[in-house]
Amino acid sequence: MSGESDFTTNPAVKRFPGNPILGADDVPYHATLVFNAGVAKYQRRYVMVFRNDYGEWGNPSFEGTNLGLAFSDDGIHWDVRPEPVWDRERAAEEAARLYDGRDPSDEVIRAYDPRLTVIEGQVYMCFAMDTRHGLRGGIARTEDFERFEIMSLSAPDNRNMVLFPERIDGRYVRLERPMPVYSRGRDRFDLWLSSSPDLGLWDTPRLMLGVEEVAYANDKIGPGAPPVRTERGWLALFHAVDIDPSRGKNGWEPFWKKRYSIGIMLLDADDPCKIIGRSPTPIMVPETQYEREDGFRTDVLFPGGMILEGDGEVKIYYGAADTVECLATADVGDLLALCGA
Ligand code: BMA
Repeated sequence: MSGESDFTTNPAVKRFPGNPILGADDVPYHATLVFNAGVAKYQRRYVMVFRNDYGEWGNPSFEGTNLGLAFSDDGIHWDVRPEPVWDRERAAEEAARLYDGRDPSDEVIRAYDPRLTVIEGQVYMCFAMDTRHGLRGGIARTEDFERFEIMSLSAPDNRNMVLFPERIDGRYVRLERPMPVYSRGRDRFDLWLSSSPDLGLWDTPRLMLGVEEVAYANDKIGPGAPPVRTERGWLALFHAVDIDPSRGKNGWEPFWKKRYSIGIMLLDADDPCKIIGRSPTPIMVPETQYEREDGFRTDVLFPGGMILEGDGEVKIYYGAADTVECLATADVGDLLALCGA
């Protein structure tokens, strides 16, 4: 894989012309990078929980990370709440119960990359949590978007979790991306699936898709937005990362060379570990100025939300260049066709 034009965004997917739909300027508190949001439809509104890394523009050492909240009537224009809803302190407070008396206030470094799923009318948020003893994937539930009660935290290192919006065979199901750095010598992360009777206890994970199976990834793959049900099965996005040293460095970091594209697959409705179709090429690759040029880690698309509308339109929400939040749309029939269905 080399150069810049090896893959292009599939013509079935249209970027919203007004992208980005949310950036630091839309946020009424200290915000620098506003991206990797979770988005869901809840009580007739769209709700977004977004990641905000705040600091000084152009400086890759940030002051902190918090999560912000926004609502929308159309999924495009957002009303951002006046204060962040979660930060390191609140995440540590909520995590205390899961640390057996150990004080987690020093343990939790940051919580980020929220993913929202509504299951049986209840909102859940998966998130990543950096701790002094590894990266953990968490699941929290919220009634009001003010308090997020943590129900489980994975063993390190595992993150990028997303929940399916329904129980399958009575069990909650999630996609996840463990990070086996020692056994594989370098980043070679894959996509796994596990299930739970109660969102607290998780069973033996099943390997779903290996990075070597994805033609446009040579570094890692992992979950994207929570999957959506279609009449053919679960439609699921994933992120796919390739490193091509010939592209050179990008972004503000001295060594950043990764490119994040978006893949799509169709999963069996009853056994979602079974991939019944997958597009051989990515559906989106970084192409526009706000994806390739402007920002912290350029050449990054990270899908965090997917909504299937009643008329068949699919809204795909993605973080671009780890700097802004964007929207793309497609017809569900076209996406299924890309998966061979
Ligand atoms: C990952 C996470 C994501 C981010 C991606 C690209 O390790 O930090 O939140 O979008 O890197 O920088």
